[in-house]
This record gives sequence, structure tokens and C-alpha cells, in this order.
Amino acid sequence: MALLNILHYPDKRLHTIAQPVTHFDSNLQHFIDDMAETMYASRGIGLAATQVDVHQQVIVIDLSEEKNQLQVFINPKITQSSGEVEYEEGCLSVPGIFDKVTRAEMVTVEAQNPQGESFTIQADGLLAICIQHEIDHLRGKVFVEYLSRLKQNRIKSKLKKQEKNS
Ligand code: K1U
Ligand code: ZN
Repeated sequence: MALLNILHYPDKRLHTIAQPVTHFDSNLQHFIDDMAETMYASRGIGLAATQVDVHQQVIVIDLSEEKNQLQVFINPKITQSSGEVEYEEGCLSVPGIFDKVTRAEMVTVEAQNPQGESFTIQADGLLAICIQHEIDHLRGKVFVEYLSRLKQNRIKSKLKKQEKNS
């Protein structure tokens, strides 16, 4: 397994739209293993392929304390959503920045597993928020783009300074 490099906002590559996965083979499984290792090493609860500069519709999530309940969503689609909830989000591509975002409270998601089999889940709580955050990545959207222009510009300057000094 290998640790992958995570792109940092405002890297333009984070705005790339991911393509559907069509080959469910051992290369895909190796990539999923690398994404999971990268997410665990970064202490994240989710990661989208876009964040590691691979523009395929792959998401990994693990909300468990023990980090032993990996969930993989390939070609995910939200087919139903309801309610509204506000949550203070973070993002491995926007290190050190947390801010409130309003999203749907409950979502129904259709996706495929690493073998290409289709499944549907209904999610609420942090899982629903995390799935929406990760699907946004696959569509080229970063959570800070829900914030005001002023906040986005401040975040851009702060992260550019951090990159320079690192
Ligand atoms: O997409 C990512 O960058 C992963 C992101 C997922 C996420 C966190 C919080 C709300 C929505 C989506 C993270 O894992 S950020 C890491 C983090 O700060 C965190 C870790 C544990 C619980 C909550 C946040
Ligand atoms: Zn993120």
C-alpha cells in the first residue's frame, strides 16, 4: 500500500469533475486500499479520489472509533434528500479550517461496491454530511465554496502563506 499526496485548496485540480468507474478490477482495489491508508494516516473520516488527483468517482469513509469500518462508494448518486442540518465541517484539502455548512439531513444514496455490485443506503447524521461533502469533491466543489467570498479569500491567503512557509 502507499500514501497518496492530498491536493490543497486553492489547487485548480480540485475543480476537476470525476468520471464514472467502468473497470472493477485489481487496480481499482489497490487504489481503494491506498485511499483508505491515506485517509487513516491523515486522521480523516472521508476521502474522495479527486483529493488525490485521480478523477474517478471513488469515495472512502470510516466513521468508526476503531477505524475498522471502511465504507466504499463507487459512482455514488444521491437519489433522495430531505431536511436541513448545519454542521461545522473540516476538509483534508483545506487544513486547519473549519466552518458551518448547511446540507440535507437525510439522503438516499445509490452506489456500487468494489466488485461493481449496486447497493442503496439511507444515511443521516455525520454519514449523510460526509457523503454529501465527498460527492461535492467528485463534482469539483470544495466545502469553502459554500462560504462568503470574503471568507474564501481569507482562507486562500492563509493557505498560500502556510504552503510558502512549509
Ligand atoms: O473530504 C475530506 O477532506 C475529509 C473530511 C470529511 C468531513 C469531515 C467533517 C465534515 C464533513 C466531511 C475530514 O475527514 S476532515 C477531518 C476532520 O476534521 C474530522 C475528523 C473527525 C471528525 C470530524 C472531522
Ligand atoms: Zn473534503
